Amino acid sequence: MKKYLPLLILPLLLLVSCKKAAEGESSKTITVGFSQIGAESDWRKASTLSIKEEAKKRGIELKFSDAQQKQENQLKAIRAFIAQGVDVIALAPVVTTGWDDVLKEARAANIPVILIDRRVDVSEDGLYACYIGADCTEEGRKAGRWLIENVGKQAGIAELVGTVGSGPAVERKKGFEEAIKGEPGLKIIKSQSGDFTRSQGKEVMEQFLKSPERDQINVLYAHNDDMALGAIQAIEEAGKKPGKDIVIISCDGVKEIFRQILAGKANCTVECNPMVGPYLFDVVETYMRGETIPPRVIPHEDVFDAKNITQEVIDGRSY
Ligand code: GYE
Repeated sequence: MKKYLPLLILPLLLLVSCKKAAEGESSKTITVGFSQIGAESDWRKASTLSIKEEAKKRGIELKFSDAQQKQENQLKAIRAFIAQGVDVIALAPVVTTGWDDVLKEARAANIPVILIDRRVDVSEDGLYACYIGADCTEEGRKAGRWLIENVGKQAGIAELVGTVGSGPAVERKKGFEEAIKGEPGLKIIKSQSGDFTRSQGKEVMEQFLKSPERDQINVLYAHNDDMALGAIQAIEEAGKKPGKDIVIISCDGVKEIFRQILAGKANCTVECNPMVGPYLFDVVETYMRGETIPPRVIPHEDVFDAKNITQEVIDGRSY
């Protein structure tokens, strides 16, 4: 029995560390420090807005910091939040590694960290309290399955990868490769990062279309809609028809890609839900009430293509 004791105690410690003694603090304004990645995509802007609006609605004080896609800025922001003694820290981590030290500092200060939208790789359990975000590997699989079902078993694929070292870039690649691995006729012939931005998506697609393999490319898989939108421009400028000569599959589900799908210039988007404000502050308020918070929250997501996109659907979406 003795050798199992540490295994039994560890989960208990984790649960205890994620709970707060709420007595006597119910009337105090809750303060949350939020380190956001940047404003690199329409998805990101929607996520920022969702969090700001929800904090306002609930009367929660939000200290917002934009890291401009740089981890060093996020580390500084988290340390500042710790120094200010916020109740909770929310972090959308730009990359997966390099967080151990700062998360240990937050834990030593008894401030729980809630991860939003991207995961981290850490050396021990209990360094963050909860992770709210999509299953990006499954998003990659959905994109791969859509390709097989709608395009077939023969294609030359160009891949626009997200930010190097970020969770969604690694996972969307992995899931997609997993889904197509049984189909030897589906080949990824080009793969490069466009850093999740429209401008770099365009630039990298231009290079793909000048490469010796250019005539073999008939599918583009972009890890986000913004890079796909940049690529659409590059494809048109190269004299080809996006959505027809090159089938376009991406992830996120922002309004602009919906419009392009409706216009026949893009083909499929795998939704990734950026409206995380309500999920985040539900968890924050649960913690502040002294209740146990869930370790993982996965928002609901769909797949969209010409079969289910209408102008009404576009008008009904908030991002
Ligand atoms: O797909 C992309 C953004 O982390 C899931 O980051 C998020 C990704 C999203 O910039 O557009």
